[in-house]
Amino acid sequence: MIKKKLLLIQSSPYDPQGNPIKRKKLYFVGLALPLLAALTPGDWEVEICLETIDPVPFDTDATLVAIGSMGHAIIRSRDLALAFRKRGKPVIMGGYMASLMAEEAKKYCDSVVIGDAEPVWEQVLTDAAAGTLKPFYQAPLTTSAAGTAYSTPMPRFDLIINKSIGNFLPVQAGRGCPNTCSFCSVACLYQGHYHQRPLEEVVRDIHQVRDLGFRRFLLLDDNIVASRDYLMALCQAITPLKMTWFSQCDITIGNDLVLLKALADSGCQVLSFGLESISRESLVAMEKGWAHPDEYPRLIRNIQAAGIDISTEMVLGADGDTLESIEATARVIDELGVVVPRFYILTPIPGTRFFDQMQAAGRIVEDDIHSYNGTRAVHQPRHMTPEDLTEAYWLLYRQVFSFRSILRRTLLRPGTWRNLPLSLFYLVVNLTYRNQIRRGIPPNIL
Ligand code: B12
Ligand code: SF4
Repeated sequence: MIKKKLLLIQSSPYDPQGNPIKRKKLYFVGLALPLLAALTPGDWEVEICLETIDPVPFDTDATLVAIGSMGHAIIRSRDLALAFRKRGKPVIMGGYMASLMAEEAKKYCDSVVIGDAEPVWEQVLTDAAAGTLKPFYQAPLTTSAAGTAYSTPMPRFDLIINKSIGNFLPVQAGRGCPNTCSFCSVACLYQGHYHQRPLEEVVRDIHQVRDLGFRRFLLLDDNIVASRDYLMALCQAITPLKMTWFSQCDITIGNDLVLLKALADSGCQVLSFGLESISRESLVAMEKGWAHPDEYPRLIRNIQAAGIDISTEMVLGADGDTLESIEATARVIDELGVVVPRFYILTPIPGTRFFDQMQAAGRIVEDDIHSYNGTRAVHQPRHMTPEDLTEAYWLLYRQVFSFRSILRRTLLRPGTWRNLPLSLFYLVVNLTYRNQIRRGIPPNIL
């Protein structure tokens, strides 16, 4: 029997000069491709290309080329898709951006998987082998009511662990988020639902990570606090493994001292929070009104007191933001002791409610949706011009990544001595980001 071959590609976004970003090492690897590989029947050979660190094998003998589409890397995915099709290869695209603008993505490839691949992947491969790919594949992740469990096989990490990656692997306990912030791609795809995997399956995957020689993992759920009991049970299961891990969730976890202690005891070192804005008016405008910026300092102090460091994601340019509030954000980040802060310009991603709102109000100023990369204003903000917003964004990044602020947030913060190697790691990450910012590359890929 002739073995069929699948080539899976995670594209790398373009840098300001128009070249795909290349790195010697990719610290963060996603789970999608190792999972797609695991879902692929054994009569297929599978190759994974992480373009940031691997050359793209344009002369592949693959039966099917499958390309991911995270954020603005979709522009590169589109170009790769065209390049492979020119060589006569059938191409399928999937991932967040292809799912949110499937009709657009389809123009560049043979077929698009919309949303989760698990329910359709086997059919995709059968059709690809028979030369009968359909234009779109889409099926719900779970067949019963929202919020129910779904299963996934053990990811094929064997296909990536010999690449130049960081010292941790990704694990996922659930998909989606119970919140519905208007700008969020997750809210758009999962419509306010949160789906969990059976606890024992997640623990199985964490064991696999440890058995492969990794002592750390990234729990890459969007909001691990979405189900408190589940998280508590997960912490209890992780604690005996003596591993360290990091994740992301909503800031209200800072109210729950018991849960925070369980997280810290189980090895949780860093939590990332989408604080979004220091303006309450902006949070309400983004339909994230359950978050209160005046509570951030107290909540963050609680989290830090539990021994967990804070990383943040914020967006600039919502309707309550002014040039003054953006400037004040640098001070807040400094005072809160955020070890790794990241910013994006609020961007109307097609498919989201925020996109619909901006379009209906005639406030979209850039029509090329492929160019939306979160570093350039593409909508008309309420209190400034798009150009002012873009300038304020880069200025904020330069301020937050000044040597003084970096030192204050990494080596000079309380808690540095608790784990000096980790603090030095934060320092290195910040210096790398600083270097990227100076070259006009936002620090979102590492
Ligand atoms: C880990 C991660 C990263 C890592 C690693 C990225 C990488 N290259 O793999 C880092 C930190 C580097 C990163 C960077 C960025 N990320 Co990111 N990232 C994630 C995160 C947290 C997990 C991704 C993951 O592995 N999920 C688990 C897998 C199993 O789920 P999945 O990716 O959805 O995959 C399923 C389906 O979507 C589908 N699928 C996915 N890919 C493909 C490909 C094919 C061919 C097919 C058929 C199907 C398919 O099948 C999978 C199984 O069902 C997600 C949020 C999340 N929880 O998913 C954000 C997320 C995907 N990232 C996002 C963004 C915006 C970015 C950035 C663009 C940020 C920025 N503004 O610069 C950069 C771009 C980097 C790049 N393209 O290289 C957005 C995407 C939004 C959008 N509309 O596209 C998300 C959803 C975060 C968010 N809440 O907005 N990211
Ligand atoms: S809390 Fe975060 S992941 Fe959940 S909908 Fe809001 S922005 Fe998206």
